[in-house]
Amino acid sequence: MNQDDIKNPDELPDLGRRKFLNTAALVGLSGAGLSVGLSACKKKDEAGTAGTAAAPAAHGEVAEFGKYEVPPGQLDEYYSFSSGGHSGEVRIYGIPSGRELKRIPVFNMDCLVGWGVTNESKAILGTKPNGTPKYTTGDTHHVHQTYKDGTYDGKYMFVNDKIHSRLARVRMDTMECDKILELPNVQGFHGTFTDKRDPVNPDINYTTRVFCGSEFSVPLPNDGRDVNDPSKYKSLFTCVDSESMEPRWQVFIDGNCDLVASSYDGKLAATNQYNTEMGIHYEDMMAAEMDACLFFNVARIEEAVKAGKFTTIAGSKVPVVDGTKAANTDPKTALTCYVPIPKNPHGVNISPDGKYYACSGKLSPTASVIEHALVLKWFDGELANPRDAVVGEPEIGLGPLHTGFDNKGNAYTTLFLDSQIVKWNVEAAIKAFKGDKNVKVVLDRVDVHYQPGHGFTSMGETRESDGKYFISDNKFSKDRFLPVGPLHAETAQLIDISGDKMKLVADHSVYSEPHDSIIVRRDIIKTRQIYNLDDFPHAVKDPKDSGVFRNGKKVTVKLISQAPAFSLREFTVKKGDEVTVILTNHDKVEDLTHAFAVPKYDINFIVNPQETKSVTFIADKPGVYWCYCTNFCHALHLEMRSRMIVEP
Ligand code: RUQ
Ligand code: CUA
Ligand code: CA
Repeated sequence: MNQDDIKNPDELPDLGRRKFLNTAALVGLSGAGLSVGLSACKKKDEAGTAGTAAAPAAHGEVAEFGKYEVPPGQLDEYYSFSSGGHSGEVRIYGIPSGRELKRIPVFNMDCLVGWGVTNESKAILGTKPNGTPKYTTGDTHHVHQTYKDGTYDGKYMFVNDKIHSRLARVRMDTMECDKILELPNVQGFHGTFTDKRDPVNPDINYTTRVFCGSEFSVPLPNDGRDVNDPSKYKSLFTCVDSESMEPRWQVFIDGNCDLVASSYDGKLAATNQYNTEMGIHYEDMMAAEMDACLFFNVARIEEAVKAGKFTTIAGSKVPVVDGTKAANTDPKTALTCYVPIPKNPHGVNISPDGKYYACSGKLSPTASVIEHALVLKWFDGELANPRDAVVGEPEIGLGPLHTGFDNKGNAYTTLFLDSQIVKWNVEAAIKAFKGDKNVKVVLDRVDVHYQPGHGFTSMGETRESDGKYFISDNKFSKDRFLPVGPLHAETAQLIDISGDKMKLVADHSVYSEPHDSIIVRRDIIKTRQIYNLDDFPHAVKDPKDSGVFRNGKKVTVKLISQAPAFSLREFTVKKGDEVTVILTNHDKVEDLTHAFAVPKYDINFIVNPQETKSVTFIADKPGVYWCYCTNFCHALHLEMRSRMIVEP
């Protein structure tokens, strides 16, 4: 494509902004001592476009915009489940409309739902001795769902918290978090992926494990000793049981994990790593030309654990095996395989046919294609050098990060520094690597706005990848939306990938940060609209069971909500009582949610149809407190109150 192909003149002023961001990003990096890595990056444009580092052209077709609209009253084709970065939550969008459908509180406090307020949510979050949640901050990075037969089964979704190294599980039927595990012995839990089947038992063709890579190495034990001794710093990779949410095993490794991937045959888990140097100072982390994509032989690790060949770390019972490079030089017994990849690589994604992993170079302008079968061959002792598992390494652009795949053998990689998505063909990359000079590897480029992190295709992380849409979750959006102050709306840009050329279809604004998402066909997701009273052991099943029940200083207030009233018009407790309010919503009508707020006591939570929730607080302020319904439910919503009297 050349300049004449740019049909929309509004795109032209864009060039200056792209250039600015590029230059600024490059200056920032080279200022950090990275010029060595980047000067090796020649920008080559195999697609034959005019783009050069000095004067980048705007790339991309102009779409017929009406085609992607979802008219009022109609439903989207896909869900997109998205981690919300350091908001600590998960979001759900409709695709292609980009409508935000729901926010699921996970690691954050949520005022609307009462997450972090109710006893039930606190039990999931974990509490301090004083009853408040143990942590109130979170940093969600990656979302993945459970699989059956290589595609989503609609059962669970998992999301990580990098700050406190927690893994959360969300039930897909209610779209609520039901379990959280804090991983032992690690910091900076970054990449996560569900497994797709068992490596040994053919009957287990569904998810039973969640793999978790940690990014930061810390001295173990981490109690203030050895802070200046790099040899005492350890990194660990963790496997969690997806049903019990207990850790199964951990592996000592070299390097800092970024993303995690799992193979379709269940045999391997993978993580791309930077800082295989194991530096604890910034400059040391970029010293080596090669880092690695690290593969775990799941069956061998589990055999070793079974055979008792493991250690434990003080304060944790989780079996730990040794996956460091030095301990795994004999392929026949190795638990891990380090495939060398340039340089501080970022992202690892498996192709839907299960054959290849794409691992991007980040500080190298390349994506490395690693063949799954060849990694297995290395473990069988039939491949001399792990690097020989790399079968392609095309130069695709500056700052390559994450890759999505379509159903036609093409890969779509985000280029952080170039602010582009590049479409390249995997088989062509393999041919070019073998020396074929005539093959066209890079097929297309499209500008995104700006600095994309994750990019992903519709159903692209399953066997059912359908090649319809790609979303670019961008880190910067300057100039794309109405200004809203220093914190900008971010962009998740929708790209139609069904044709030869990519078409930018929509800028969806996203509340910071659109980190990573998956696009799931809507027929896979089956939700419940109404709870069952029996789901809650402490439900107030009969309105007649309402009342105030005293046991010394502990008082239980049981009530129900049924539009437009609470079963107790008032209730009385005494100053100093520990009050537990149990509220069951008896409404059975879909969408008829009530809520319960207590002024000055900092309480507010919702109850969905047929749901029960509870809160506990000390009645330390005498007086009258109008407890009221905060969720607009009825013409008499304002009248829906109960008077709490706290006697002095
Ligand atoms: S992986 S933005 Cu660290 Cu989410 Cu790349
Ligand atoms: Cu019930 Cu408002
Ligand atoms: Ca490095």
